[in-house]
Amino acid sequence: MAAKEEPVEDPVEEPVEELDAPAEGDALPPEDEVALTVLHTADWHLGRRFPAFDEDDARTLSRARLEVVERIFGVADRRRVDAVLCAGDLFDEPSPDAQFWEGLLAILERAARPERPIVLLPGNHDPLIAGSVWHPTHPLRQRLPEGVHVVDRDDFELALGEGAVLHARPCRSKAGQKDNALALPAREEGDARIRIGMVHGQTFDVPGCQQNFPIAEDAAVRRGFDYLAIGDTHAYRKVPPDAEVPTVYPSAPEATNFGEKDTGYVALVLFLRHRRRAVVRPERVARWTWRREKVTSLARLRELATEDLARTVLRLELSMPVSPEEYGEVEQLLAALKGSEAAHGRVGVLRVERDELQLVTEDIERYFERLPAVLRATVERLKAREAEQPEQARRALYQLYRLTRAAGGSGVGAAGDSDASAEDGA
Ligand SMILES: [Mn+2]
Repeated sequence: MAAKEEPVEDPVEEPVEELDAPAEGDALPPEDEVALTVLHTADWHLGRRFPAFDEDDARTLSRARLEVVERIFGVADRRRVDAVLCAGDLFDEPSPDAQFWEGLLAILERAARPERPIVLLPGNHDPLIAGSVWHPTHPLRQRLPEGVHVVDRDDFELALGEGAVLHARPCRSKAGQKDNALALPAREEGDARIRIGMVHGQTFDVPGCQQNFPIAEDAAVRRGFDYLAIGDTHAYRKVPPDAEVPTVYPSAPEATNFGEKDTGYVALVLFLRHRRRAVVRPERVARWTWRREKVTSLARLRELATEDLARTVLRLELSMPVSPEEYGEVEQLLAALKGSEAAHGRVGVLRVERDELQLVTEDIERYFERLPAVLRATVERLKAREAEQPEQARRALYQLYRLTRAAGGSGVGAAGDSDASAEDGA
């Protein structure tokens, strides 16, 4: 799904429903009851750029996408899964920069085992087209280690041990109207194997979206699958929640934008020996929590500055009127949150929006009473300009206020300014 920046009402992360969770906490069914375990992931969006952020932060967020893939294979090892299914949009575009596919290759070289297949599916962001990273002629393809499979045929089929089979079908363009799930083969009579399907597209319950690569809600049942692994939507969900056969979006393992809910998971899928229906468990892999916070008081900003935000990507919207003194404190708090050349900030990644931070300039003249006439005239001009360019005019007024205070030039409002120079700089 296109990750457009959309306004979001509720920045609070909602807990993911523990689907089919066993009664006892985190415990999974005993290993001897499990016939097959699969790790299902999607929507890595490797190579995604974050131009709305500062350069360093943008780099941190791009790197985070490869780092989480490393952790995903850590889960695969720990849970001793039999296969890793990656359901599309693994790259943000069909022809990413070499550093991104080389980064993935390095991870796959460490993770690949011939006996544990890793299956990579082209999605609508990274379709299987000539020149793309998934095309058989691409250098990534030539260098993939044994055990890593790319779904590069419409009739892709892979046996997962003796008792299970995977059928998958790639996206071959950025947009399409074909239902790739219904295009998968149906269960043949007498075939008692566990059958898993994998496609990338949109189920019909995605609200407000024009269907791109639609997936019929009952496709898994109609084609005789026991599990349908899908990708596209960045939220963890099972569609529909009470489906006879689980059809699951495992979510983007790291969010790609503010406002995406229930991101940061992979799906662990267990097929039990004595139960037809697969058990599906979300497992958290994300490092980052994306959060939007609108601050309307200085007290709230002070509070925020005490929180542990080291793993938060914070979009901080300042929306409040502040006096010149308070404006100074806001600057200090922002510096502590954001960090500097010398020190890390309290927030992992911070984006500040201060359009609605208003310096109250009504009686700002009183701070400049003792200034020479030429500077007082500057103040007047800036105040006059406030109507057209409020943000710039107010910042300039604040800078002037700060300079005169630091220079001890103001007789008013300097109380508590202990570090002000004694020199008469005005
Ligand atoms: Mn997609």
